[in-house]
Amino acid sequence: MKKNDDDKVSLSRRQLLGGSAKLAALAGVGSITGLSVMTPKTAVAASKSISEVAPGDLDEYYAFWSSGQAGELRILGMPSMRELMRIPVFNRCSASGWGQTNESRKILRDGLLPATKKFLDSGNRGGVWTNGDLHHPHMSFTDGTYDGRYVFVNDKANTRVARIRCDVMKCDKIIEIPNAADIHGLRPQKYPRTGYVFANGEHRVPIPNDGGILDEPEKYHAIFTAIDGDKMEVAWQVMVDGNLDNCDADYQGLYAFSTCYNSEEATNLNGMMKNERDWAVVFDLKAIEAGVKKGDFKRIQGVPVLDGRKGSKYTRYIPVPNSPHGCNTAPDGRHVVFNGKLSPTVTVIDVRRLPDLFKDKIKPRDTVVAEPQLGLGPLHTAFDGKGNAYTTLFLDSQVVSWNIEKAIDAYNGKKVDPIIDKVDVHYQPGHNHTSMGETKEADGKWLVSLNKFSKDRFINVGPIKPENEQLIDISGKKMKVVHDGPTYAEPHDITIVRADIVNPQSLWTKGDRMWADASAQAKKDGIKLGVGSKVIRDGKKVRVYMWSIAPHFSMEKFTVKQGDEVTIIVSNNDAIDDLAHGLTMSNYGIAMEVAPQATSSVTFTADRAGVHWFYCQWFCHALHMEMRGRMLVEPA
Ligand code: CUK
Ligand code: CUA
Repeated sequence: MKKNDDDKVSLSRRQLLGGSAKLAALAGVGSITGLSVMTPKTAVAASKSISEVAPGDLDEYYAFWSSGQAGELRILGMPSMRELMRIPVFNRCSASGWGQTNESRKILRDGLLPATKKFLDSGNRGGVWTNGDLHHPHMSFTDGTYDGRYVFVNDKANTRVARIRCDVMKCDKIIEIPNAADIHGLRPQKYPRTGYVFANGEHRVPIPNDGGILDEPEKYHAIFTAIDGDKMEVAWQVMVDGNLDNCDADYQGLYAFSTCYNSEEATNLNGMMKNERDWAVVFDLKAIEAGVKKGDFKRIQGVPVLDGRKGSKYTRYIPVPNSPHGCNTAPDGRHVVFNGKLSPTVTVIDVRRLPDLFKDKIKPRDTVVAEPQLGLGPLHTAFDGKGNAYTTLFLDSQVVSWNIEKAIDAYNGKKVDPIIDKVDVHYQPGHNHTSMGETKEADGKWLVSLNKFSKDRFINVGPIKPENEQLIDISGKKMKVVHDGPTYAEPHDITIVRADIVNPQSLWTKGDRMWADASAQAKKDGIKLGVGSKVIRDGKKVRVYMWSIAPHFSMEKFTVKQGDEVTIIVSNNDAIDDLAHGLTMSNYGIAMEVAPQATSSVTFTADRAGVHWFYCQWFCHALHMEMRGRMLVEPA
């Protein structure tokens, strides 16, 4: 059980509904400390299906799921594959009011560049972006493994990077990346900690991209960005040749890697496929930091940009077969896999050869230790922590498992086949991910294949069909598909984290920084949030403070004048697990969530006269329907 800041013991519903309920009731809520609390057993390999998590049982892993063009982050439980939560990030969410509440709009707006703000303020664009393309969710690291602090995500559509706080599972920062175009690959620094969040600008554009240069592609650039994940500010950028697709970081805190599928720097498909080989770029983090210190950069749009094009001391370019895609560092801390896409191979390098590469003692290709041929369309690779790798084959609709050491032996001329097993997946896999697989604690239990097409695997729902994320048991020698999991557009990537690492709060903490602006305004208005219930008129601005306790709002009605700018601030005083309220202002397009102990606010113009009921839209009580009040708008 948890103590909230009123020092009252708050019991979770689960505990109350579970075995200890009667005892808790008998003992009185305040004095149950010392009673054994029912802990539901986690799912273990059971007799029926090893992936089955029985009703009421809890999953062993949190999986953070991207949603591509849907713009949100999703949490699934694994191995059940049950969808547990959706966290709005780049999208507009009708349920939570994300994109409309003052708190979310501040997050969506504050980190934008001045020119973007100006653009969004013009032409009825509403001041914030309401779409995004979220491909890559990755948790923050400490010492090579997940630390449960944050999940970082990219937005390819509007060139942003966002951070989700894992204590409350809400997005708290979004920044637009200057100079770059369309952030795609994203990975956090693994060691010593995050630290940096590395982000690839995929498309080449002029810098600045203000119309001065148009159809002169030779003057376009691609930009690699390191963001300070604590401050959510750009630390530095490196200009590169070619483009940037996916990226990853090493386990030593020395290097980062990106794949490039357009070394031709072309602007159309034929041009981009011309070269037999593209490359992977290696970034020397220590050299770059020294360069920043020495002032070896141009400051463009407020951030230091170093020149990492060919011949630079900050980068090296390793030739790999045409159009590589995924970029994955292995939990052995040594190997990095660049996935071939158009080539049936993956290229494996050994990070221990990189110091010599940067000293020019060896050639770029000398860092390659294996290049196994795996099948058609290798896109991404995951690892089991036991020396084996799992690569998706987009064109073959298969996942192939292979042994890294054997691939190295084969590259050295030994007659061994590194391939262990192939399994059909349905259909056309993109990313795949193993449990804890991108950390030094990779446990080799589960693999999820994120398949782009489901075709005939589910009953037909029309021309748009779900994706199919298949759960694969990799604990044995043979891979076994044990579950089909349909998901909506379009998960690219996931992060699978052991449940004990993630420990969200069940209640918000009063005074959380999420609603710092509302707190500051309340203070000026002489109101204590959650206590005061009052209408403050300030010229044409009206602030309505109220609180809620199931099943009522502290205000039955309030009156404003047509044309007033109204701000409604609601504090949820309930301190019980899962007891959320909301406020919907009917026929005004206003709705927001107010989670337990949280404050939410929304501002709108009351330009529609008449009686408008506001109501709680989060089912909270037997008298939930009665939880409502009136806004009376006097005609001007
Ligand atoms: S990318 Cu989508 S399948 Cu954006 Cu990570 Cu490879
Ligand atoms: Cu409060 Cu429904």
